[in-house]
Amino acid sequence: MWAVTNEPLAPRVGVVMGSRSDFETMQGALELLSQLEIAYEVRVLSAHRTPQLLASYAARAERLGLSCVIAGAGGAAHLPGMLAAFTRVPVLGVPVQSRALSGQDSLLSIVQMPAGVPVATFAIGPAGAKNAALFAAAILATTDAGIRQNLDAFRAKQTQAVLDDPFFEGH
Ligand code: RP5
Repeated sequence: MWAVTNEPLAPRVGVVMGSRSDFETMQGALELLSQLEIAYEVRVLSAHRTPQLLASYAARAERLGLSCVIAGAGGAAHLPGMLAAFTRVPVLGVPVQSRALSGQDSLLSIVQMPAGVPVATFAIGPAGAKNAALFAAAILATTDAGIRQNLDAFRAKQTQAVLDDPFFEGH
């Protein structure tokens, strides 16, 4: 078994993380993908601890025709960059907040790719995981009308929540 999927449909997005300890951060991405009705698969994959598995996952991502892979990692976060080295499937990197350096190490490891092999890099922690999922949705929305509709509805709801906030009434 390669991965946990959120539905029986073929996955459109891959979500990988360097350790089980990253799950809490990456959960926000999984929840948003589900909310937007995007089939995904998820698994732990480490550049350091399972390098061979990383290479075969990259081949799998191409074989399945995934639109992108969201890769979360912390510390010396090589996972997104190494994955991008093995595949042309777009990699969306999420820097997980590390204990020692609060995720500054993760951010710089992921964002500072030398020219030639890009990784799209998001904010440190849960905000980055959520935005990576929304970015994946935006990629899919360019060709999938259903996802476009779901993403538009998500954004409209978000806008309305700000406008309806009773805190600002009377100010
Ligand atoms: C990285 O090391 C993982 O992405 C994780 O953020 C960090 C710590 O991993 P654990 O020691 O908690 O397994 O590879």
